[in-house]
Amino acid sequence: MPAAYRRTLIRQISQHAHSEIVGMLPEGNWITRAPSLRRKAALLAKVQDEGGHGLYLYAAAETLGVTREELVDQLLSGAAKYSSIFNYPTLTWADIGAIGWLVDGAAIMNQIPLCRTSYGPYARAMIRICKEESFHQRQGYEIMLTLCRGTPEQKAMAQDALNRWWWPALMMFGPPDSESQHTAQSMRWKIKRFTNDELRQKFVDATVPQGLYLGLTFPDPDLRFDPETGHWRFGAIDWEEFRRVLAGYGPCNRERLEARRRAHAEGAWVREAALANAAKRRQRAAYAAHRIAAE
Ligand code: FAQ
Repeated sequence: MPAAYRRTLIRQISQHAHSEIVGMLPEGNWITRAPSLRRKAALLAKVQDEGGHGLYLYAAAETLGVTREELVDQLLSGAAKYSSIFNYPTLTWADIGAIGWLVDGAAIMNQIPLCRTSYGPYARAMIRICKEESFHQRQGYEIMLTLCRGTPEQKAMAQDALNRWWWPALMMFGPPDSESQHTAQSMRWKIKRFTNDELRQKFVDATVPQGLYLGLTFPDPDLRFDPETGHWRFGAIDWEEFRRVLAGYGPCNRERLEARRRAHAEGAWVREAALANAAKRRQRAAYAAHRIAAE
């Protein structure tokens, strides 16, 4: 395997894994405050799914010769990137609907093509992940639908969440093609099968009709349907904001890393106990094998 292909995969898969793990934090913030038992159970299951996705992806990255410890260190030291979207706060319950609808919706748009990416272990992990993400997207949209059919206050909450999450969701697809360092090479290697701008446009085309069905307004005065091309045209994205978030100055960057560092430190005893248990099992198995051989 060419060294640069391996490096690119480790970079992309590990950033993807970190995104899933850090992505548990904004929604985890609402588990204790979900408005009903049904909503709480669904949210708990969703956040747990995201943790599982992180683990499949770390395992896929490990097949390329990097260790889990190295990857976790890169995240905790702040050296590794994770998706910009998870540096925004979840202020109201409607944000949980907006994350499912928009963030999982954007994630699926980006990840469906990855089910056929050129590196098998990554592609196979993506198949299961996409099935779960599509369920997440529906639970988010259903929260939005319930709020939009509720009281005027609930509908206003849904509108406010759309206003805050729309532009950051468009930034999830990465810089415009003209500024994307890696797209051309990753397309040649068939790691990426569509460019950042192509996927962003597909997402806008799929999502705008869903928002209009909810009776919501997109926070973009330039958004209009172009009948000639069949696409929804959208206004300029604030790439300065994107660069600020990537540089560590988003609304929650510091809080997210602190939460991950704290969780890692507080989980040390779990890792120690798991290792001790594995050692005990190995010892017992060796003893049993020895006894059978002696009989
Ligand atoms: N945030 O040259 P490109 C999810 C970086 S999973 C932060 O275009 P590339 C599930 C990029 O890494 C969401 N950094 O790069 C969920 C590169 O930096 P580097 C994550 C970004 O790789 C839902 C530099 O900018 N999904 O949401 C971002 O060809 C709900 C130049 O960019 C994936 O990771 C960004 N938005 O294309 C979980 C999918 N965009 O490494 C919980 C897999 C770009 O040179 C709750 N990844 N950068 O230092 C990909 O498809 C690609 O890596 C892209 C970027 C499209 C993200």
